[in-house]
Amino acid sequence: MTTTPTAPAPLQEQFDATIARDQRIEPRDWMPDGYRKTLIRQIAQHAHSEIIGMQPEGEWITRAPSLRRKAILFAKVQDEAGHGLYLYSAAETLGADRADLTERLIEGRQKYSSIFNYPTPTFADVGVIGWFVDGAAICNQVPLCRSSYGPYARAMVRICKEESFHQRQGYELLLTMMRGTEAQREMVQDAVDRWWWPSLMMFGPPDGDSPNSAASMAWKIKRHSNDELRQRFVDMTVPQAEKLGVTLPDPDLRWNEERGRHDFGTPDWSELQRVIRGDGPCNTERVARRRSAHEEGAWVRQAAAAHAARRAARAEKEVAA
Ligand code: BYC
Repeated sequence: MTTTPTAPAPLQEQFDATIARDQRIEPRDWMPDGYRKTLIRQIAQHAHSEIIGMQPEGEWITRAPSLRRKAILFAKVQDEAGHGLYLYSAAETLGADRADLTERLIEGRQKYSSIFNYPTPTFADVGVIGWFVDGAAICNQVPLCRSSYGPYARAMVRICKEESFHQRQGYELLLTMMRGTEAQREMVQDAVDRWWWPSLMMFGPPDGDSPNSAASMAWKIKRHSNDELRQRFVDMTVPQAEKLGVTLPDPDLRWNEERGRHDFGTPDWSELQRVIRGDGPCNTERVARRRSAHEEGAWVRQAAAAHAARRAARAEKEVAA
């Protein structure tokens, strides 16, 4: 582990030893600036992804085909708001300010996951998001439950339990559609074709082009590389696709006996870069919607702050009396 020239040596040694022992760093502990910055960057991006991620599926709440599907979708989207909340709270333990993070998001100064910049034209998209996107999230996030920063790791435990439930609801929705009409089966296949490659891109650029991985892995924030987790996702998803009766849109996808894993094609990395830069199919509308929700919610935040101040003043008076 590198020691920054300005780091107080005993504190740096203590930090390094805690990481080496696989123990947790807590908010009260000294930590290198780079570690704090990396965590704020990743946790904030993750929180923004949960909140922006409410939009593509949320569009189907009013149009869900039955009351049961509407109730399920409502609950899922609400869970995502909760995930955002845990994650912003974890970022706040590092000294970040939630209002500032939101400003950075709506001004385009902070990123969120590329996957949420794709449209959801049919109800099958809701199922495929649950199956692929929540499935990818599980592959990526289960190892984050062992991340070295305590508040992040603990937030991930609860999030992963919910993601796992979300993935199953998506798969169950698709199983139901596949048992339906020919038109429904076609709708599922079309959604699979559109979401497969963007889902592989969720794991980030290939390891050779991932500038943050080396430090994040040395600090045990990330436990596996982007490519390792992408491979896990492919291996997990192929048998599920077979059971469902859909084809994954990759002519190079095949089992490699020697590696004991699947070989698969190369995603279009220029597309990932474009989407990250803000030039995906829905970037503009996603950020505009987030901005207007933030602006329209100003009075709620003001009212909540005034209420909290009044309660605090009352509690203080009671203590003094
Ligand atoms: N999209 O050096 P790299 C969910 C950026 S929400 C956009 O490999 P790192 C859900 C990356 O930030 C799940 N940007 O970075 C919600 C970096 O840029 P900066 C969201 C991406 O951090 C609702 C640059 O590219 N999950 O599950 O080591 C409904 C170079 O990359 C992307 C998380 O946030 C991308 N796909 O690794 C349903 C998981 N990929 O910051 C479901 C937590 C890369 O240097 N995050 N970039 O300017 C992580 O695990 C890691 O941050 C990543 C990237 C694996 C994503």
